[in-house]
Amino acid sequence: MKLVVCIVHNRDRNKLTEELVREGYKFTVIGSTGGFLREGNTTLLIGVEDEQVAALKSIVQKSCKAREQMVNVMPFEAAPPGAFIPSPVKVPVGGAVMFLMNVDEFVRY
Ligand code: 2BA
Ligand code: 2BA
Repeated sequence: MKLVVCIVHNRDRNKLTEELVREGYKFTVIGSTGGFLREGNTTLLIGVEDEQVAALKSIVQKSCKAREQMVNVMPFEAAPPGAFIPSPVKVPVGGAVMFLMNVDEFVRY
């Protein structure tokens, strides 16, 4: 069994969770915040059997589209007076980030 930690853009959350429900996956949804952009994103915990992993990856890939976003690397209010304010940079965001871990034990009480 694998525990998949999947971080997705909030805009892709509904599409992905609806598809997972339709396909019969069990999962937990956690509201989270990206450390870099400091915007809300969504973390899904999905416990799956090993043979379901490939199908799960393809659902996530289809549901989550990468996009580009302009960001100010240094928050304006954090810059000291007179400091050089860098112009916004484009970063790729979205798609999905997945961590797959082996599960030693799954227990239900
Ligand atoms: P349980 O299986 O006892 O799950 C309780 C909660 O534990 C779930 O809430 C979910 O947040 C988490 N959970 C369970 N299995 C998980 C897994 N493999 N990976 C990650 N998180 C997991 P809900 O999703 O709201 O589900 C509430 C109850 O509805 C479930 O109780 C189960 O009896 C039923 N259920 C959930 N998904 C189902 C599905 N795809 N098909 C049939 N019944 C489902
Ligand atoms: P954020 O931390 O808000 O990052 C959003 C996007 O900004 C990232 O997209 C990446 O393109 C860029 N980025 C992040 N940190 C950067 C840095 N130190 N320097 C330059 N660019 C940076 P993704 O890589 O697709 O990540 C989307 C979200 O997934 C992240 O949101 C974070 O919440 C999570 N994530 C990504 N990698 C992670 C990791 N290794 N561990 C834990 N969470 C991760």
